[in-house]
Formats: sequence, structure tokens, C-alpha cells
Amino acid sequence: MSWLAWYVGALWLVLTAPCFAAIDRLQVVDKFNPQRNSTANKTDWETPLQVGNGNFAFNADITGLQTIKPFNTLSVWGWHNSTPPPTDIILQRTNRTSWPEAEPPTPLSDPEPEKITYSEWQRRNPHRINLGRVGLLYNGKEIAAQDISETKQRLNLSSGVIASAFTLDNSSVEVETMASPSLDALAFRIQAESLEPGNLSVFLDFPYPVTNKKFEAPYMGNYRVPDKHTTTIKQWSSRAELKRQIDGTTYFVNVAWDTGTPNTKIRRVSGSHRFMFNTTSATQVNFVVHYSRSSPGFTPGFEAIKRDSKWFWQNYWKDGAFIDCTSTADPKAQELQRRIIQSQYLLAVNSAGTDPPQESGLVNNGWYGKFHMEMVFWHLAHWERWGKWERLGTVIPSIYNRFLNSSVVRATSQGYEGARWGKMSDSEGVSSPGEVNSLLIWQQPHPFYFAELEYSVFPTQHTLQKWHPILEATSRFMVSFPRYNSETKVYDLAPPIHIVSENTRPNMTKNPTFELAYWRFGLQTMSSWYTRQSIPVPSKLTEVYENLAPFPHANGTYIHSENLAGMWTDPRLTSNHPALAGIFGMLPPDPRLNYTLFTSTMAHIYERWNFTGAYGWDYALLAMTAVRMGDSQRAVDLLLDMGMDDAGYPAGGGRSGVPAPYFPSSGGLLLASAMLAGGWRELGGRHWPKGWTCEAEGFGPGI
Ligand SMILES: *[C@@H]1O[C@H](CO)[C@@H](O)[C@H](O)[C@H]1NC(C)=O
Ligand SMILES: *[C@@H]1O[C@H](CO)[C@@H](O)[C@H](O)[C@H]1NC(C)=O
Ligand SMILES: *[C@@H]1O[C@H](CO)[C@@H](O)[C@H](O)[C@H]1NC(C)=O
Ligand SMILES: *[C@@H]1O[C@H](CO)[C@@H](O)[C@H](O)[C@H]1NC(C)=O
Ligand SMILES: *[C@@H]1O[C@H](CO)[C@@H](O)[C@H](O)[C@H]1NC(C)=O
Ligand SMILES: *[C@@H]1O[C@H](CO)[C@@H](O)[C@H](O)[C@H]1NC(C)=O
Ligand SMILES: *[C@@H]1O[C@H](CO)[C@@H](O)[C@H](O)[C@H]1NC(C)=O
Ligand SMILES: *[C@@H]1O[C@H](CO)[C@@H](O)[C@H](O)[C@H]1NC(C)=O
Ligand SMILES: *[C@@H]1O[C@H](CO)[C@@H](O)[C@H](O)[C@H]1NC(C)=O
Ligand SMILES: *[C@@H]1O[C@H](CO)[C@@H](O)[C@H](O)[C@H]1NC(C)=O
Ligand SMILES: *[C@@H]1O[C@H](CO)[C@@H](O)[C@H](O)[C@H]1NC(C)=O
Ligand SMILES: *[C@H]1O[C@@H](CO)[C@H](O)[C@@H](O)[C@@H]1NC(C)=O
Repeated sequence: MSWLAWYVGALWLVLTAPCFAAIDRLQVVDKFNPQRNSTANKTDWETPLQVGNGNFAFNADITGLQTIKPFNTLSVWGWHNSTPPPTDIILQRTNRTSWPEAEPPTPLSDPEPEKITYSEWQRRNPHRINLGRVGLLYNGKEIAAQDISETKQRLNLSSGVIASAFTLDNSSVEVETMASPSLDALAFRIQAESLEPGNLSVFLDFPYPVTNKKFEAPYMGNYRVPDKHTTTIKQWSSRAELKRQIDGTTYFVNVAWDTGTPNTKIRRVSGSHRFMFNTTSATQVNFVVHYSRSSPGFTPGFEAIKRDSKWFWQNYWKDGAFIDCTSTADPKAQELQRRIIQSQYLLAVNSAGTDPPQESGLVNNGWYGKFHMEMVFWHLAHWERWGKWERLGTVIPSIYNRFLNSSVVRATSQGYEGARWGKMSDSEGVSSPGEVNSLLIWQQPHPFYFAELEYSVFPTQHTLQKWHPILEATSRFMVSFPRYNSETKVYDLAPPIHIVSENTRPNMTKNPTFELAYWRFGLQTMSSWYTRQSIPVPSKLTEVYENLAPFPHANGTYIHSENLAGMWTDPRLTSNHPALAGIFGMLPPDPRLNYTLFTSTMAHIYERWNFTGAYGWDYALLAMTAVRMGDSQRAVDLLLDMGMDDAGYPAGGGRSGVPAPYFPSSGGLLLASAMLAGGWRELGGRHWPKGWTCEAEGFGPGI
């Protein structure tokens, strides 16, 4: 951001300053440190506790390492390709070039899989890899859950340190675990005063990637195929460098120890990728494990990482907006506060990298570790509403710049103008093949939402210019995509398309309500973007905006899309995402919105929706609608209906068996909370339920 943008931002902060510094933020945060005591408690086993920095995370078990449970170590940069895609597989590729109703023809990027088609190979590759495991051994042997007792663990959210303690063979062991905010490095301290030096050793172990599991959770990788990869070691007096080679993927793991293990040698357990070193002091062993793509010239020591971690987290909590509901007696307020604080921590660890996060963040793999361009709204828009521009700025808008060229190619190859954003994606912007991946459209207007939120806080030429090329390319696709219907004299969002819930027949799906509303929001924002820069608005844009098909409705309510029957009686239509609700909640009211129809639609949703298989962010979507409709109590109840465990990890996606955690829920919770704290364009200010005495600082109105 330019100095001018910062200046305006700073001015905005100063103008809202009277309420700043009022909340003792760290004291509030400190009340919600996750604590786990029991190895018998299932919750403790389903999710790890994490340290990390947005690009990298270490998933710790109850020992503070990966001693008992082989949880994962993930990054934004660790990917692997099964090499090479066999040529006979490529030859199986069959092109489906058009759909019966589509005109102009919409070539799909690839067909559905047949056997192991090239498409399937592309979906699976590249996949994100587990960088390896770090754990403890006792007298050279693995430690099992029953070997330890009196387990106690606390994640300190304001310093990013996990403190774990347990009893092993009647001796108490204490472990501290933390991550560097700037390098993909971990620091550990182990103390076991009543053990003899040498009783404990540290191991590192490395798996080969599993290449054919769409969902790989909770543990990733195959430790039983040592011949398929190599690990080589170089060592010096207080440091060792392990070089990992997995087919075409190379990365380095630097291990450095600064206390308690002088002149230690790391040795390989023969025939494996397991490396271990003995602790030569029991009172205190400090060591650092640093993962990187190229050989790291430098690995900081334990104390430096500990200091940086504390500095980073204290600044994180002080940066941007904050909510404090701790003085509200209602237990729901306390629970909402817990969810807010723990979600904030988890999103900084899992969803603040240089790529958008996958749905399960840096905990385990979903969809082979790839991310989804339609989910970036739920993963990332909260950074803007909470004024955490530094976290957002690592990926938005840069991801749109990075993917612009390939998205222009995508649109052009399908006969459209502008840029068509992909869906399931890898870091290079290669969109995975598949029908849903090719036909989903609600990711398209997202850049307008991000841009408009940014402009609402930084209304500068800089913001306008920064976003302009992205928005213009986005809008050009949105103008060329709708098809003019000479019978009805409107522009249709015409088949084949997939709607938000991905559960209708794309070749029969026409004019979906949410997508129409989002399209209009996007085109209208583009129009303002031109006007703010004194650029004439293209007449075609205005024509499409004004003549886009009306929102379909029937029997007194809005319906998902045209040509539906049994909107409220067909169980398939009252399950999955209730995207309809988004047209007055997530989105500001369209001038075309008929509020009578809308309130009746919402009453039907609340009465008839099947929430059994609802996805986490559905609750946030509905909560945003409830706040905008003036029902904050309902909004809070919805946010508390989301599944979230003791450490704030959101439950799985929904009935399709998407494994936990499912971070779109966390982002959604923060977006809806920001609406409670700051309102929206037409009605800024607080919207807490009656009787709540929450304090909030740093929130402006949303859209
Ligand atoms: C764990 O123990 C601490 C005190 O030792 C207690 O405050 C906390 O509630 C316990 N947590 C759970 C989940 O039992
Ligand atoms: C499929 O489409 C690609 C790209 O348009 C083309 O190169 C290839 O020859 C086509 N394959 C078949 C089997 O038609
Ligand atoms: C490390 O400890 C194990 C188990 O106590 C022992 O077998 C091994 O010899 C030790 N290695 C070194 C290098 O001290
Ligand atoms: C968490 O860490 C901070 C910073 O080091 C410290 O002030 C605070 O007391 C710690 N909280 C607990 C519960 O130990
Ligand atoms: C551990 O402590 C228990 C009682 O506290 C005792 O019965 C047992 O013998 C001890 N085990 C060892 C190996 O010292
Ligand atoms: C996009 O394409 C243009 C023109 O070919 C090129 O100058 C630019 O570097 C490309 N951008 C990216 C991010 O690849
Ligand atoms: C739509 O696709 C389904 C298969 O998915 C097919 O059975 C049906 O005939 C198609 N309908 C039209 C109108 O093309
Ligand atoms: C409207 O109501 C009629 C009569 O109950 C029903 O047959 C029809 O399917 C409904 N329309 C929609 C879109 O649900
Ligand atoms: C809104 O919809 C209701 C119910 O269909 C209808 O009676 C009313 O006339 C509509 N209002 C407007 C302004 O179109
Ligand atoms: C609601 O959804 C669940 C999970 O998808 C399903 O098992 C159940 O049959 C649905 N209930 C109804 C009434 O359709
Ligand atoms: C497990 O942890 C959860 C969440 O802290 C708690 O509600 C539950 O009571 C615990 N169960 C046992 C058996 O300790
Ligand atoms: C530490 O553990 C005890 C108990 O199992 C053993 O008796 C010791 O031999 C051991 N000490 C070392 C240096 O391994």
C-alpha cells in the first residue's frame, strides 16, 4: 500500500481513536487459552494444537510434539507430483466440448474421470505434502498413549507457545513448542529433571506422499515405503542439514541445538527415514527444526524464535479490530467470545499465507491440499472487516494478479471476454478438471467484494488503481457471460452452470437467484469503480446490469433458480447451502429486492431447511442475514450452532464427509461477528443482542 493509503488508513484509525486502547486485549485473549488434560478425551485426539505462521504449521499431540500421534507439518510451498503422467493416461482424455443448451459452446476444461484419466491425474497433482514428523523416544523406544499420564497442555494464544507436561516412568517431562513468525522453523524446549541424561531422544521421520487420497486426515503420508524417496544428511557440531528428495520435490530440514546436547550426533535408524539424537542433558534441551525449499543459510536459535513468536502474537492481537464481550453475563456471549478469539488464532496460523488456504488449512489434506477460489470469501474477507491488512495483503489481491493471465486464457478458450476465475486450484493457478470445477460461477464476483471493502476503508486513487485491472477483466467476463434471451428480453445466467450448492443439474439450471444478485453487485461495483475514476461506464455493462433476468420467485418466496418445482417440499432443494439467504446479508440489498418475498423466503428456510448436513459457513451466512434483518439474537444462536471443538477447530464441512477442521466456518464466524460489532453501509454501529454489553474497537461498517 502506498504512503497515501497508509495515511488515509492512519487517519481513519485516529478518527476512531477515542475507543482505542480501552480494551486490555491480551488480558481478554489470555482467558481463552485452550487447555487439554486428558489423553482419554477424544476431542484431544481428533484435532492437534497448532503453532505456525500462516504459511507453515506444526500440528502437535498432547506431548507438544508428534510423539504419539503422527500429526502433520504442512506448508504453502510443499507440493509433490507423481511423475510422470503416463502417456497412455493422456490418451484416455476425451473432450466434451459442449452442452446441448449451451451457446456459445462451453468447452469444459476436462471430462469426468474414466478409470484413471488424465483428468484424474490432474486433480490429484500436485498434492500438498507432509514435511515430516518430530517426536520423542524413551530409551530408544516409541512412547505410547498408555506410557504417559497426568497430561496437561495449554496453548498460550498471546505468545504462540504450547506448554505440555506429562509423567513418563514416574518422571515429569515438560515441553514448550513454538514457531517462528517469519521462517518455517520450530523451536522446542524439553525438560525432564528427574530423568537421566540420555533417557529421552528426539526423532525426525519422513513419509512418502500418498497420491490418491482426496481427503487425507488426520495423518498424512506413508512411512512404509523408504525406497521411494531419499534423505541425506550433512552435519556439523551443533547443526545438521537433511536434504529430502521425493521424485521431483526437494526440500531441506535444518536441525540445530543450542542447549543440552553438545556434540550430539544425529544418526539414522537404518533402512528408514527416521533420524534421532539423544539428549545429553535432562534438565534442559533446546532445539530448532527449520524447513525450507532451498538450503537455509541460517537457522535462528531457540531464544530468538521464542522472542519473535511472542512479539508476533502480541502485535497480532493489538493490530486491527477487537471485540470484548467478557463483561456480558449471558453465557452465550462468553461462548461467542471464546469462538472469536480461538478462530482468530487459528486463522492466523492456517489462513494467512501467500496462497489461499485449503479448507482444512495446514492441519491435513482435503482435495489433495488444493484451495478453492469460491471459498476465498469465507477464508479471507474477515481480514478486511477486522482491519488485519497485513495478514490479508500476503494473498489478496496478489492471487488475482497471479491468476489473471490463466483466467483470461480460460475465458478466451470458452468464447468469452475478460477473465474467468478458476475453482479448485494449485499454487500455479491450474484449475483442477471436473464438471463442478468448470461450471461453478459464484467465485467470479468475489474480487468486487474484496475491493469494495478495501475502498470503504481506504477510499483512495491507489486502491482504485490497484484493483482496476483485476476488476475490469472480471467484469468483462461477467458482461459477456449472460446470454440474451430474445423471448423474455433479458440477459440470462444460462446453462450449463453450477450454483453454490452444486446439487442441481447444470444443463437445466438457469438464473439462480444468489448468482444473479452477486452478478448485479459486481457489475454495479464496477460501474462505481469507473465513475470514481472519471472513466465512462461501458454501455454494454450498464445494459447487462439493467437487463439481467429478475430474481426468480414462486408461491410467494424466492426460489433457487428458474424452472424449479417443489422448492419447499423436495428434500433435495432444502438441503446443502441456503445461498438464497445471502442476497440480503452477505450482499447488500439489491434495488430489485422485494423484502416481502425475502422475509417469507427466510421464514421458509428457518422452518423447512434440513440443517443435518449443513456446512459450517451456512450458519455464518444465515447469521449475517439475521443481523441485517434486525435479529441479532438469532444470529448469535446460529453462530453457536456451528460445531467447534474445545480449541476452536470447526467441525467437518457437512454431510459429504469433509473431514475436520473446516476453516470457512471460522472465517464466517468472524465476518458475522464484525457485522454485530460494526454494522454495514446503511446502518453502521453495534448490533449486539439486547442486554449485551460488548465493547468493540476498530470496526467500520461493512458492505
Ligand atoms: C485442565 O486442567 C486445568 C487446571 O489444571 C483446568 O482449569 C481446566 O479446566 C482443565 N481442562 C479440561 C478440558 O478439563
Ligand atoms: C482434446 O482437446 C485438446 C485441447 O483442445 C486437444 O489438444 C486434444 O487433441 C483433444 N483430444 C481429443 C481426444 O479430442
Ligand atoms: C542413545 O540412546 C539409546 C537408548 O538409550 C542408546 O541405545 C544409544 O546408544 C544412544 N546413542 C548415543 C549416540 O548415545
Ligand atoms: C501467556 O503468555 C503471555 C506472554 O508471555 C504471558 O503474559 C501470560 O501470562 C501467559 N498466560 C498464561 C496463562 O500463562
Ligand atoms: C512409580 O510410582 C508408583 C507410585 O507413585 C510406584 O508404585 C511405582 O513403583 C513407581 N514406578 C517406578 C518405575 O518407579
Ligand atoms: C501476464 O501476461 C503478460 C503479457 O503476456 C506478461 O507481461 C505478464 O508478466 C504476465 N503476468 C503473469 C503474472 O504471469
Ligand atoms: C442433462 O444431463 C443429464 C445427465 O446429467 C441428462 O440425462 C439430461 O438428458 C440432460 N438434459 C438436457 C435437457 O440436456
Ligand atoms: C408452487 O406451488 C405449487 C402448488 O403447491 C407447486 O406445485 C409448485 O411446485 C410450487 N412451485 C415451486 C417453485 O416450488
Ligand atoms: C413484492 O412481492 C409481493 C408478494 O409477491 C407482492 O405482493 C408485491 O407487490 C411485491 N412488491 C413489489 C414492490 O413488487
Ligand atoms: C436431512 O439430511 C440428512 C443428511 O444429509 C439426511 O440423512 C436426511 O434424510 C435429511 N432429512 C430429510 C427430512 O430429508
Ligand atoms: C473432553 O473435552 C471436552 C471439551 O473440553 C469436554 O467438554 C469434555 O467434558 C471432556 N471429556 C472428558 C471425558 O474429559
Ligand atoms: C534411563 O531410564 C532408566 C529406566 O528405564 C534406565 O534404567 C536407565 O538405564 C536409563 N538411562 C540411560 C542413560 O539410558
